[in-house]
Parts: sequence; C-alpha cells; structure tokens
Amino acid sequence: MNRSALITGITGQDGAYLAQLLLDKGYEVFGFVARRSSDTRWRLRELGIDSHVKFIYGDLVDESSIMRALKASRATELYNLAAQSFVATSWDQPVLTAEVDALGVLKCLEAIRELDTGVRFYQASTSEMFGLVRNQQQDESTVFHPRSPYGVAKLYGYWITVNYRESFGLHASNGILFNHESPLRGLEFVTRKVTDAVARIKLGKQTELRLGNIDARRDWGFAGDYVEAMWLMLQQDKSDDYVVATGETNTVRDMCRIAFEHVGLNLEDHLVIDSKLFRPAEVDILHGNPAKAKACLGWQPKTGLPDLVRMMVDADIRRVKSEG
Ligand code: NAP
Ligand code: F7E
Repeated sequence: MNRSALITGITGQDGAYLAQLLLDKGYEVFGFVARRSSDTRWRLRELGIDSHVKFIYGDLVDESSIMRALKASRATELYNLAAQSFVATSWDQPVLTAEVDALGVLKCLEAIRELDTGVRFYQASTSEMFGLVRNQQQDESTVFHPRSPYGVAKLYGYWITVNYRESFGLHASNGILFNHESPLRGLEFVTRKVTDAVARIKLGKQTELRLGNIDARRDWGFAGDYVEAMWLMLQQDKSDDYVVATGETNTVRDMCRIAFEHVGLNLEDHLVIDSKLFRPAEVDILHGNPAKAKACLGWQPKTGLPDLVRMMVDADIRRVKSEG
C-alpha cells in the first residue's frame, strides 16, 4: 500500500526528524509550510532530505489551506506539529499562540471531518499541560494545570483531539511529549542556548552564558527517538493518548554541567543569572512515566541526557568552527 503523510511544522526540529523517519520507511512526505520572508529549511537540508519532501504552502490559522493540503496530498496520516512552541513568547503573544496552538488543531480536525478520508491524526501535545504538577511522576492520568498561555492553548488542542475521537470516531491520538532536544533544536530553548554558548566560549567567541531559573527540572530526551513514538501511535488499530518521556529528571544546572565538562570548562566561570530571563509562572519540575508507551507501543528511549548533551555540543563546535 502507498503511504503518504502530511506534516505541519516540517521545518521545525521534530518535523525534520519525522520527515526523515517516514522517508526511510518509504512514505511520500508532504510538508505543510507557512510562507516566510526568509529561509526556514535549514534543518531539512542538514538531514539531506530537503529535495525529497513535497512542499505545500499553508498556515494553521487558515482552514482552507489545510483542507487544500489534505486534498492535494491524499495523505493517509496527518502529523500536526506546527505551533508557536516557545513558552516564554506565549506571554508576549498569547492570542497568536491560542490561534495556532489551540484553534489550529480544531481546524485540522474540522478539515478531516469534512473531507472524511479516514486520515489518521497525530496531535503534538505536551508535558507543559501538567504545569503545576500534582504527581511526583506524570502519566496519562495525571491532572493538568498549565502554567503558561502556551500550556493553556495546548490543553485545548489535547481535549479537542480527544473530543473529535469520541464524537466522530476519528483516528486521532495525542502524544504527550516531554522536552526533547537535538542538534536541530532552536537556539531559543535552554539546551541549545547552552550548547551553542559552550561551543562559542570554547572557541573564544563568547565569554559568558546568561540564564534564568537553572533550578527548574526537566525530563529531557532525544527528538530522534521521540518521532518514532509519534509514528507508532498512528500504526495502532485504536487511537489513544500516550506520555513519551525518559523517566529521568535533571535540573538545567545539571544539563549545563555536562555541557561545560564535555569540553573541559567550568560552568561557574561563565554563568550569569539574569532575572529578566525568569518567567511570570514557572513549571518547576517535569518527570514523565512512559510505561504505557512502552507496554502498548513497544517504545522506549535510546538516548540518555549525557549522550544527548555531548552530541549537541559536538554539533555546535562543528558549526561554530565552520563560521570561520
Ligand atoms: P519548533 O522547532 O518550534 O517548530 C515549530 C514548527 O511550526 C515550525 O516548522 C514552524 O514554521 C511551524 N509553524 C509555526 N506557526 C505556524 C503556522 N501558523 N502555520 C504553519 N506552521 C507554523 O517545534 P518542535 O520542537 O519541533 O515541536 C514540534 C511540536 O511539538 C510543537 O507543536 C510543539 O509545541 C510540540 N512539543 C514540543 C516539545 C519539545 O520538547 N520539542 C515537547 C512537547 C510538545 P516556521 O519554521 O516557518 O516558523
Ligand atoms: O526551558 C529554564 C526555563 O525554553 C526549559 C518547549 O519545547 O518543552 C519546551 O518548553 C527550562 C524552563 O523549554 C533559560 O525557565 C532557564 O524552566 O528549553 P525551555 P520549556 O519551556 O520546558 C515543552 C515540553 C514544550 O512543549 C515546549 O514547546 O529552562 N531556563 N534559563 C531557560 N529557558 C530558556 N529558554 N532560556 C534561558 O535562558
């Protein structure tokens, strides 16, 4: 059977790795891309797959463009990864965040309902929905309490996906993914900000690293491992919701230490705490329990935090060196 997938957010970190995974599996891959005034395809080029993806222009705020993309691609699977995904920005642009991260999901589901082609749907839900956590380790039954406009918008996306599954029998699944990183991570997120800074400090191009709350704890995994879980969810007979995490939690400080030690530097010699980088409300700790994904999908993470951080530092050293 010919399999084709439409990926929104294909120019982002996860979109690039997912496209690579699906191309390797023989899928025809369509990328739903927003028109931007500058180039956004560097990740696809880094993976060497830019010319293998078929691009369709559209925007999640424009339902007609989603409908057209679904028709043109004849996709059997739709992965909705597009989002305003930076938590800090969601306080500055809360309405945009809701338009894209909440209503954008509804628009995808409405297009699927209207076209009635049986396309399977993946929604990129997030551990940010747990926010002010109620359980020591969070799983699919943990109560949600989002702490940012991003988390609140994503919670709508989560529930509308559940609702359309229950109301209309759509094959629609939520992946509740904990933080996942890679050399393709955006520079605004803390891990990549740190690994880029470590590379620049090591190569004499920067002296300090300014951070906010380094006591926050996250359950960090490798994006390349996590996209496999997304695909597995859509291969199940029944759609469902799954936590995807490593089951380990570390502080931002721990993560920094690994990065600095990898190149023989001392974190304390370069770290500056900047109060402007603290958030109006913080998610202090995230610690996932991926037992259901393991039992039902046979998924488990392959990459631990130390290997992930070293991989990112090495990639950033190569990049900074190539800048000359
Ligand atoms: P990312 O690197 O920030 O990528 C976001 C993607 O969304 C980009 O391709 C961006 O396009 C696209 N996009 C933004 N607004 C759009 C719009 N209005 N219409 C169409 N496309 C739009 O994010 P990521 O880390 O790959 O994450 C993928 C998804 O998983 C997101 O939904 C995120 O919220 C969610 N998530 C991420 C994590 C994580 O730790 N990475 C954890 C849980 C959930 P441009 O490149 O053109 O801006
Ligand atoms: O922050 C702290 C910050 O921006 C992690 C997104 O992919 O994962 C991501 O959201 C922690 C926070 O990721 C800086 O306060 C300290 O406690 O890397 P981050 P995030 O907010 O956890 C979830 C699961 C998603 O769904 C999101 O889309 O690090 N922190 N100092 C800092 N964070 C940043 N960015 N920059 C700092 O200077």
